[in-house]
Amino acid sequence: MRMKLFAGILLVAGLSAASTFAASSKLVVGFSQIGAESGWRTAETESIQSEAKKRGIDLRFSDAQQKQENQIKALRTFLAQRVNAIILAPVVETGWEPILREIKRARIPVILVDRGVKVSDPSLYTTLIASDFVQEGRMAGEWLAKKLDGKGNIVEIQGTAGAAPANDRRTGFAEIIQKHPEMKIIKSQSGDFTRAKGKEVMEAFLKAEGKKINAVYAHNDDMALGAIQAIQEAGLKPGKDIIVVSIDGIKPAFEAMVDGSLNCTVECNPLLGPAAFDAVEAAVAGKPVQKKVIVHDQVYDQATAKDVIGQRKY
Ligand code: GYE
Repeated sequence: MRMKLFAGILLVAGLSAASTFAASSKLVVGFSQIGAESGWRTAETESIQSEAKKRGIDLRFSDAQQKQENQIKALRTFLAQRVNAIILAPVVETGWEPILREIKRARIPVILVDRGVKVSDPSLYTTLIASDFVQEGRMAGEWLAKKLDGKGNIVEIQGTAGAAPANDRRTGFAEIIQKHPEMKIIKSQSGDFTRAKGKEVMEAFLKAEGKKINAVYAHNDDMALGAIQAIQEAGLKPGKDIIVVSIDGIKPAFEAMVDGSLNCTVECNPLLGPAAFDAVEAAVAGKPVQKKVIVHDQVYDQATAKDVIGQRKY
């Protein structure tokens, strides 16, 4: 009886040692994603998941439904699981210091993708791989100033309150508009980066300002597409009666430019998987990693949309 029990314990111990070995021979990476609020976000998720598969990485994926508290919970789980590295797309810029400090104490590298954080100690993360959102806002502003000849009333549909791309895209755009005394941002409100809220916000703007509105600046394509629907339902022509400019460059935005309802989009590349795992692998191997990797963007409008739509990857 005793012998049998002993053998059983040995067997269980042997099995768990084997499974631990199998698990540790693969790199384990936790990915805390914001949610699935936009076409851009879905493309980013796919890029990271498919790159993990390609490299034989065990990816633990967590969708936070746009809530920071859910992201912090996911990070705690990754910490408890002793993952080899963490990829974090932080929904907002502030509030990360305590959890990042815990992760640093456990010596787990953190790769930030697409959005940045505000922390007093930059060693709390390994690297940030993202676009320059201030520059994107400037590019949208410059395109619009040219289109409107430096005159007109603009309404702005902002991204998620407190998110890096919302803060920075507002700043960059405002910087350009301020240079044109006859251009004004008459309304500004958050549409949380979603199509449904973008539509709602535009409906409210149209109710309040009606025909005074010459242009819409949306912080992403999804909100612009929602706004386009609201403009159509109000009996106006988006792209003509009201100029629409946004950011991201997702396929549906190119389709809208081809059909004339969207005027311009500033590309923001979501295909961050390869760069993210290059950073993960370097950090885990103890190799130096660049603190910031800037993804380069460009402007597309109706003049170029038709020629490039076939080559769009997201
Ligand atoms: O522009 C928007 C998404 O963080 C850069 O988040 C990203 C932004 C992107 O929801 O569509």
